[in-house]
Amino acid sequence: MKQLRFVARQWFVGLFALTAAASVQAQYCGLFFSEYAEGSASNKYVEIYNPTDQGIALDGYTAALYSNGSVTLSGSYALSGTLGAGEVLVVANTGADATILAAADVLSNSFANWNGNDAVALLDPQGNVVDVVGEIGTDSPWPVADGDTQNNTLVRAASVTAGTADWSTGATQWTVLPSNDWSDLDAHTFSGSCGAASDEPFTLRIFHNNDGESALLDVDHFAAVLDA
Ligand SMILES: [Ca+2]
Ligand SMILES: [Ca+2]
Ligand SMILES: [Ca+2]
Repeated sequence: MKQLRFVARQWFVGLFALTAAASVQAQYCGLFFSEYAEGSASNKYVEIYNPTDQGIALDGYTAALYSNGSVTLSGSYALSGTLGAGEVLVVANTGADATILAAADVLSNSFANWNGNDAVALLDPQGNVVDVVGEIGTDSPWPVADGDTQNNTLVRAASVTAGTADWSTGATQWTVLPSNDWSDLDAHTFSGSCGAASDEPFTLRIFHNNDGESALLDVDHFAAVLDA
């Protein structure tokens, strides 16, 4: 038991060292919308960008549309495959301009069917909002910089390293290009510093089942439990 206790103690020392290291690294990096186009006719697309230095599996992620203030899905597309490091995935409407179609990786008229007052979201495999353009549950073109989400193309700031479910933050992160301006299509200028996808935040929970409850145990407590 003493050997086990020693191993546990060393494991915890290593874990705390890892936690301390993580706290001084660059901020969280993850998938986000790098561009959103709400042009004329069916000229609708988004880019999804991977800012990390490793591929990210898209299986389970959903490109989601919440139209006209709806709080439930109006349209969606189930993403799949792997998005390479520093690459963008372009999701467009089938009726978009040939320039957009030439750059598109995925076509979905269920999803790419907004006209400025519809929230466009990226959901993770657990259904959490990873990123959003607009505010789910409200019906309005949303102001962004010197424009809004209607009849414009929005390009994400180069410094953004991850999406946000909070539109009050997200709304401040875009540059507005005119309607049908696709000059930044299929590429993203990124100035952040991201490591691997494993930099994502994590929660440590040690389960202590003696009393049916969970608790975060410190080194000495954990050793004591092992000895018990
Ligand atoms: Ca609409
Ligand atoms: Ca439009
Ligand atoms: Ca772009």
